[in-house]
Amino acid sequence: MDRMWWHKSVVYQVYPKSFYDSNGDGIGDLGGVISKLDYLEMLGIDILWLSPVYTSPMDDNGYDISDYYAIAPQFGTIDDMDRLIVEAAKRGIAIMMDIVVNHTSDEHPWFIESRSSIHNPKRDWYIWRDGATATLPPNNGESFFTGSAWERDEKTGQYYMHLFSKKQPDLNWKNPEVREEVYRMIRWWLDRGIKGVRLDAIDLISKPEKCINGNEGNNINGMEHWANGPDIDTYLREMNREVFSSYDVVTVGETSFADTKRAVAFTSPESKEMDMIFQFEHMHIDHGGEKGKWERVPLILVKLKSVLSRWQMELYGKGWNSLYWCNHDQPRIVSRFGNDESRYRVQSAKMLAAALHLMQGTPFVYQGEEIGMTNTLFDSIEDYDDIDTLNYYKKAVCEQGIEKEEVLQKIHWASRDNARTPMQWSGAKNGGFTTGVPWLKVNPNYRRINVTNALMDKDSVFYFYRELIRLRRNSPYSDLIAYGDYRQFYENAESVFVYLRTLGDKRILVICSFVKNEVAFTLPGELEGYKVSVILANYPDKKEPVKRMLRPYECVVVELL
Ligand code: TEU
Ligand code: CA
Repeated sequence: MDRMWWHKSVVYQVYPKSFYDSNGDGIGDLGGVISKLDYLEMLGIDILWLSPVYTSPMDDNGYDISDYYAIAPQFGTIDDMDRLIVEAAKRGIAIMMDIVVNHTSDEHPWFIESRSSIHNPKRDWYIWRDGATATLPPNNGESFFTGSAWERDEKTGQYYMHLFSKKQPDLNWKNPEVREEVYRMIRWWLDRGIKGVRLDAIDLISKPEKCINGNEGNNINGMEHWANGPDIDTYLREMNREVFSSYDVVTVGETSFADTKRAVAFTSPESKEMDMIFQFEHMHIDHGGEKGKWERVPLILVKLKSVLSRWQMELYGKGWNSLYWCNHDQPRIVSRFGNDESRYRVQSAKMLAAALHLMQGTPFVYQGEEIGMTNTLFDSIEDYDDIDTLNYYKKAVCEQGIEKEEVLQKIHWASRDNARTPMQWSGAKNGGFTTGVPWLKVNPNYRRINVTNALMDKDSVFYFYRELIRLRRNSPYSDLIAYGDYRQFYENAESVFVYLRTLGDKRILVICSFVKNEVAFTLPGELEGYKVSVILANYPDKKEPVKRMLRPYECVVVELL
C-alpha cells in the first residue's frame, strides 16, 4: 500500500459546544477553539475534527443541519471559521469537517419545500411513503433515537423516513440532484481549505429497495435493512470521483454496521471510496447486543482483544483502520474499560491509551480523553440534554413503566452526555469552561481533573498521550508503529493484552494489564532470546517485564533487540 501523510497523523476531536466558551454565554464556540490551538499544538496532534458548527435548530446538537453554507450564530461566523483554518494551519494542524448528509434538519429549505406538496420538485429529495394501513406507518422500522422511523405529515398524509430524530429527515440519495448538491457543498468546504472530512452515518445513505418489516426484538427493528444498502459502493465511489479525487484530503466514514469485510471494501485504495472508517464492534462489547444499547454487559477482555486483533489482521495491507476509544456518542473510556476511582484513574487511562495508539491505524483522541476525563453522575433527568437519552427516558418510564431510578442508572452508564460535559480546563468555577452558566453541567470532579493540573504534573495522562503521539509521528519507531505487522500473544488471558509489532528487524511488544489486582506475566517463550529495553511505561520505575507481577493497570512497552 502506498504511504499516505495521514498514516502517521493523530486526529483530535473537538465537540465545539463543550470545548471552550469565549464570550460567556455558556456555549463553546469557534473563538474558544481558536484560543486553545496552542494547547493542541503542544499535545502534538495533526488534524482537528470539528463536530458540526453549521446553522441548525440544534435538535441533535448540530447533527441536524439547516444550512450547510453558514455557521450557527452560537458558534460564530464564517469569518471565525476561516480564521480557525488559518490559525490552525500556522500550527501545523489541518481541519476536518463533519459532513452530515444522510439527513438534514426538517428546517432545511429543501425539506420545507419537499413537505409542501406531493408535486413539489423537491418531494423526491427525501423518502416519502404511504402508510401500510390507514393508521400504520410504512413498516415497523425504528429510529436510533427510539420510536418509529416514520413520521406522518399532516399536509399530505404521507410518511417521511427519519432514522434519527423526527427533526432529521433522511435524504433520498437515489435522486441524482441530491447527490450533486451534496458534492457541490463538500467541494465548497474543501475549497475553503479544509483537509479532512468525516462522513456522518454514511453507511445508511443507500436505502433498501423494499419497505419491508424488520425483525422484532429488543434491539432496533429494521436495523438489518438500514445499513449498507444496494447502492452504497456506487455512491461512495461517485462521491470520491466527483469530490475527493481532486483534493489532498483525508476521509473517514462513520459506519456503525461495518464488519472487517465491509471495511476492506470501503477503505482499500483500489475501491476508491474512503480512506478509513469508524467501526463499532469494540464499542458493542460492554453494551448493546441483544438487549439494546442501554443495557450494560460486563467487559470480557478476551472478546475485546479478539475484536481488536481481528480488525488489525484483516485490514493489514488491504485497508486502513481508525483507532478510537472515545467520541461524542460514547461514554468515557476510563469509566468503561479502565477504572475511574481516584487511585487507578491515571494508570488505567494511560494503559488504555498505549493499548490503542500502538496498533496500526490513525488514532483519534476525543477532547478530555487526554486528561482522563470520566463519566458523570447527574442525579436528575433534568440535568441531561441529549435527545437520544431523553427519548429513551420517556419511553422507559412512561411507556414501559420501568422505575425512574433504574432508568437513570442505565443513563449514567450509557448516555452520550457523559462525553459532552464541558471540557475541564482548570479548577476555577465551571472548570474554566465558561464565565457564564454552562449549557450542560460540568463534571463535579473538575477541581481535581483539569488541564491546568495535568500540565503541571509531569506524570499526567496528558504527557503520556503527548509521548504516544510523538512516538507515532516523529521517532525511531514511527515506521514500525504505522506499518509494522501485528500479532497477539496470550489471546486467552483474561487480564492482560499483549501484542507484538514487527517491521524488518525492529520489534516492540506492548503489555497492558486491564485489572486492578496484580497479575503474573512472563515474556512469551519464543521472545526469550531478545534483550528487553523499556521505551514507555505507566509506572515511574519503568521496571522490565520479563518475569514478574504486573501492577494494577500497568502497561509497559518494550523494544526487543
Ligand atoms: O451517529 C450515528 C450512529 O450510528 C450512532 O453512534 C448513534 O449516535 C447512536 O446510536 C446513538 O446512541 C452520528 C453522530 O455521531 C451522532 O452524534 C448523531 O446523533 C447521529 O449520527 C445523527 O446525525
Ligand atoms: Ca459562546
